[in-house]
Amino acid sequence: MVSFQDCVMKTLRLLFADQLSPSLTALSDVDAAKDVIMLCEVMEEASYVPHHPQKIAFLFAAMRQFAQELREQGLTVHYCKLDDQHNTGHFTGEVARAIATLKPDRLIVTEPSEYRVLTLVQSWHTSLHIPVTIRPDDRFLASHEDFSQWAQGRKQLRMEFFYRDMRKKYKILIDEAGGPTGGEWNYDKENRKPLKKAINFPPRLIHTKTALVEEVLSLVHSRFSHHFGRLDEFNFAVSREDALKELDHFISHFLPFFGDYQDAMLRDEPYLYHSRLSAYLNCGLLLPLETCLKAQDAFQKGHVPLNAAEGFIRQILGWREFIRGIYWHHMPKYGTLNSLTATRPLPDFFWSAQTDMACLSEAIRHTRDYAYSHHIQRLMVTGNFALLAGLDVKQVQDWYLAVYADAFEWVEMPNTLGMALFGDGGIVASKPYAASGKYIHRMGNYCGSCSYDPELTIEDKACPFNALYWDFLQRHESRFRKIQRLAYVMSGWDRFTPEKKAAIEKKAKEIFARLDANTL
Ligand code: FAD
Ligand code: DLZ
Ligand code: SF4
Repeated sequence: MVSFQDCVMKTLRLLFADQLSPSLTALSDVDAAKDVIMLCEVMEEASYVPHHPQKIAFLFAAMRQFAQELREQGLTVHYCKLDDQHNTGHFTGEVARAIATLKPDRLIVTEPSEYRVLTLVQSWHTSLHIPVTIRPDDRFLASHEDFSQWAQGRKQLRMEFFYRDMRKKYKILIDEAGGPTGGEWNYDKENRKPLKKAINFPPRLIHTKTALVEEVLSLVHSRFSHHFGRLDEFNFAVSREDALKELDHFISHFLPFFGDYQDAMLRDEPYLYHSRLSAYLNCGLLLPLETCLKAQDAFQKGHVPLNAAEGFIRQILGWREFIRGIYWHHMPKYGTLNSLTATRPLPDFFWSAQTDMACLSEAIRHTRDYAYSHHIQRLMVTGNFALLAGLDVKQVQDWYLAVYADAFEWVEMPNTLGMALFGDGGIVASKPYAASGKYIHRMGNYCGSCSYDPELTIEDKACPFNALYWDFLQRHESRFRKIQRLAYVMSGWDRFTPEKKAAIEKKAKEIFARLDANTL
């Protein structure tokens, strides 16, 4: 109910770069006659980690585009550009400036997606002397309360059980008897086909650069060229209309094969059958529910097989929501965890792609060129290497947060620290996603062009992943022996002779020395 007070109050409504949704709670009762909507580009957010230039350009362009669309609807928007003469460079300074100029009675925000920014917003009531209302972010499909209730009393939080409840709650791929469509909840086993040879993928959409986009690209070029990443490959949708075109294009041309090849890797192919929708979902141009419903619809109309629709929906309704739930359930302590005491400095090649390891070089080059790499590259190539080599968890997280257009702490941190690095000690994953070079060899064709051999472990040309893999298991032996799901791989280590074990340890030492000298 709207109170008398609401009717006379002038409200400032602050939107963050990842809140570009017309349905945002902070906008639900906007009064065009009195209220002002505010967005700000600030240096602190663009540089507290060296974000990829394409990520900065994408967010700034999408923010400007969204502001323009709000104005076209007759709303008043206070937009602070990065190069405005009086831009203070940080959120608090920009909100203080807006309060001084616009003299609002109160500030309304939708809950920021990151803990760090929420803490900041919570301080404004006192530091900026203004009443601040923080509304829930109902674009996510599980609220904090939903997740806490689900988590309550469970010894372990596992995505699979959370996902089943979400399917039931939203009645997605549920049959008339209330069970999963097709009889199984999860077709993961049908998501593991490798790709070995180049194939003709359908073309991706090309987004014509508007004057607005060109202006942002020029700004980013002049201010952020020193950050890792190419800007000239920029091809992001920056409006909801174009993001919806990306969604429809994916559903028509790529989703049919998404299920089969979800775990595959192929040289010179950054996207394969992946949707590349994460950046749009995370900044609000697309909504998770509409995305899942479109995939379900495509299945129901017979356009895509069940393993594809289910596999895709699982990523969004399952993994994405689960990951967010874990973040808020465990923050702020989550960010301090480092269960495997991983402290080795991040090697230079993460910023240059200059390494003889073809798989890493390829994944890092895609990252540099597109501010994107697909899940298996993130998890089983760069992430797996960081895990096996014991790279510093904070440095690795900062890298992932900086280099991907879809990276915001709420989703990056549990994926990196939890899923890839096992740094949360098993909160996200029941066992480390550790794999030798043989896995990378099996799932794609990177090894064919590598100077190393995935079949060798201790020889000169041996794939570094192999000795690192065994050395990793041995380094953490006492912990891993307690994990039932690792019993099989630990028995592999047990079968080696003492001589072989010593040779692997020696080889791993040699690899670490080369890593530290940046010659790997
Ligand atoms: P698709 O493969 O097409 O998947 C469809 C959608 O499902 C994605 O767009 C995404 O919204 C969602 N999704 C899939 N997997 C996950 C997951 N594990 N967690 C959350 N959502 C998921 N995703 C991010 O959005 N931001 C990140 O910063 C991020 N960092 C990651 C770091 C590491 C180490 C790892 C292993 C994964 C990370 N992911 C992150 C998850 C996943 O890799 C990306 O969502 C995916 O690669 C994005 O590409 P896509 O849109 O083509 O995804
Ligand atoms: C990542 C980012 C960047 C690069 N720039 C801005 C910005 O200028 N303005 C803004 O509102 N948000 C930006 N963001 C996103 C924030 O760092 C942060 O992730 C969100 O505010 C969510 O908490
Ligand atoms: Fe990567 Fe090893 Fe294969 Fe080379 S041989 S591409 S390092 S897995």
